[in-house]
Amino acid sequence: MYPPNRKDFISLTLSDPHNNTYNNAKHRRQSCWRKWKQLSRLQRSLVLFLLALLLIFGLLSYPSITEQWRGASDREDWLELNDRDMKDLPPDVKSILDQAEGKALPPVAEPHVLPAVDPDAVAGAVVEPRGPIIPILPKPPIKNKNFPNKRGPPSLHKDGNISDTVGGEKEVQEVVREEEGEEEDKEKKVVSWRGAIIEADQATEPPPSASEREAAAPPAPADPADPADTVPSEVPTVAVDRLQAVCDAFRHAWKGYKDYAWGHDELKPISRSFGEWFGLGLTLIDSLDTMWILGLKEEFAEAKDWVEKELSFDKNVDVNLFETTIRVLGGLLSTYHLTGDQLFLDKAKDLGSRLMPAFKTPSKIPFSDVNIGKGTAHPPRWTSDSTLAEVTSIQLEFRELSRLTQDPQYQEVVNEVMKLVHKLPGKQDGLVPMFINTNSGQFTHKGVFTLGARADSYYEYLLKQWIQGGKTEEDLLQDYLQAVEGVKKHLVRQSGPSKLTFVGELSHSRFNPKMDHLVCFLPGTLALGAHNGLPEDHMDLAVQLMETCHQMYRQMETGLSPEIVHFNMQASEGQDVVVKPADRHNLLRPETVESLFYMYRFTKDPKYRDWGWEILHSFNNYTKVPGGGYTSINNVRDPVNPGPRDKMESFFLGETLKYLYLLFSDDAELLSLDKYIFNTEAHVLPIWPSPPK
Ligand code: DMJ
Repeated sequence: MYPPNRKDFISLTLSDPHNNTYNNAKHRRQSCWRKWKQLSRLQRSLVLFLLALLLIFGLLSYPSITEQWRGASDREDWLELNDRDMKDLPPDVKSILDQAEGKALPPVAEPHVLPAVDPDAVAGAVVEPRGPIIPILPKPPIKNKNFPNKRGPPSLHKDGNISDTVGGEKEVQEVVREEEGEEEDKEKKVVSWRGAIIEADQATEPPPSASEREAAAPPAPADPADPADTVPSEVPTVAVDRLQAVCDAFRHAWKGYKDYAWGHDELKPISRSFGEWFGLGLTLIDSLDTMWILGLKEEFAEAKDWVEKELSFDKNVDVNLFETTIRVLGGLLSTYHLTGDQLFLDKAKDLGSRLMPAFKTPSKIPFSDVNIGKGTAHPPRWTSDSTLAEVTSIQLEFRELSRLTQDPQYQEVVNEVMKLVHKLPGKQDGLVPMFINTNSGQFTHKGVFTLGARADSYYEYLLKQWIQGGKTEEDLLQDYLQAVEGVKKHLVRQSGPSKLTFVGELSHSRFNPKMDHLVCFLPGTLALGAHNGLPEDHMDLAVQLMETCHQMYRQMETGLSPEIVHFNMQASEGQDVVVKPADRHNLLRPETVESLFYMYRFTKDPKYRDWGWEILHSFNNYTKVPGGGYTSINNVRDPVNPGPRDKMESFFLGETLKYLYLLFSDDAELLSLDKYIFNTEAHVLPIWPSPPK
């Protein structure tokens, strides 16, 4: 036998004779070749045949291997693009890329995964960290006659959302198959969000019978205004389902609060616990008048009992003046008006007097925080500024407290704030900056104007104080009218593709097409002004803005609006509404349904009710927590994984559900807008009777 004439073989023989290192690989190759040569012809043929078979098998499986490869490398390209080029892309495109990839979720604690079958086990569930994001295409939406443009409810799996089930393709396919098999079942089930499927008959408490409803109707209030106005009159059949749906939603929310957060500020419905802000039972007090209006007699009685026996303001706690005024003082005054029960006025008086130290500042512009036990007040730690909306949106409540107690001190301090702001330089055509200094009494951070956070309710309270006081305070009216002109001139624009009218922001003469969901209070306020004799074009603007707020819900995959949107002003086609990754959350806010309520009351156009009905439906689909409560969510663009935040804000019960109920009620005399004004937390205060002439 001769060694084959191959270079490597030759090189072996020519290797450095002084190098004694043993070359194992080469030696093995050499001995293999020798062994091959020693085989018989038959043996060689057999080996070659087996090799050929292996080759054919390998070639047959080639497409699926390359497919997997291609998938992986596509994903790598995608990730590389994000990492490498994101900084060079226009912000809106970045946002779209982020959404497609689903990577830039807001940095919040991850929710618990709820097994639907054993709710008790949930209480002990632990927080599960999010796994790597695996792109999974959701199934085509289930067609829904009522909501043709919406996608279906979240793709659900009993053990949690599939995008969190990072178990490889096989596992995902199994989940999808299981879901397909369950398609029919879904019809019979009420779907909440990820990991949660509730049997329809468990989803809501059974509707009360007619006699139960009658029994639940609250007794006629001994009201200083007109008692008849506060008692829901008979509900026509056509509206019954929607009103009942609101009552069901309220009961579900209340059940969570009662079971896991009773007497505390806020329910954390996922962890079945509570959060404390001021330790004043915020949700309970915010809900009192809603329960009264909805006719939930038993729930109201239990809550009243807590107010009577447990609620004490004699505690060493710092509270925010604005939040405590609109939610607690407003809630107590409103409940007093509806029920005529002295308990609520006594509590309101006690709280009002404890809030007064906030006004002891050099400028008479109140501090943001008060210790209601110690009687001390201070600004936030980092500044001596107060937020403009906060110091100018406590007036309705303090003024009413003075009227009821015949003690002028409350009215005097808040009127003083309005007088100061009225004559302050630094406004731009009636638009006000967002901060005011408690020492100097001057605006700070001038040149930035918004109708959103930190300024919103200033405009709302200009109009509402004017109405509350019987339309006699001319400065308030002038400030309001001037501000609306300022809004039209500087902040109202239209989007490129669909010409949606929106309210943006101004920062040192630079327009920013950003609109907070908070701004959606504006259509309602403009409509209320027009109803009270202000220019008709206010109503035209209200109609246009209402459409835009509706689109902020409708264009989202969950049917729920994000916290902030940006409008596309350049392109003539494409999306009108752009949502940045950090702005995709929804906190169960009320502003849009609030405005829908006003718009329906003044126009009777049924589309406003339908829009509100869609919103309630979306809240039920994506924010309802099995076992009780509703939660804020992280991502309104992801119906598969909306990302519960584990918090039910008190205003969901105080405002959102109340406005939905009033929107669906056919009884226009139920809290007539000619007799009542709603504070910025939806608490009801009477319009003052005109003084005798
Ligand atoms: C409420 O507390 C009030 O409506 C306030 O004026 C704005 N923020 C919340 C609701 O979004």
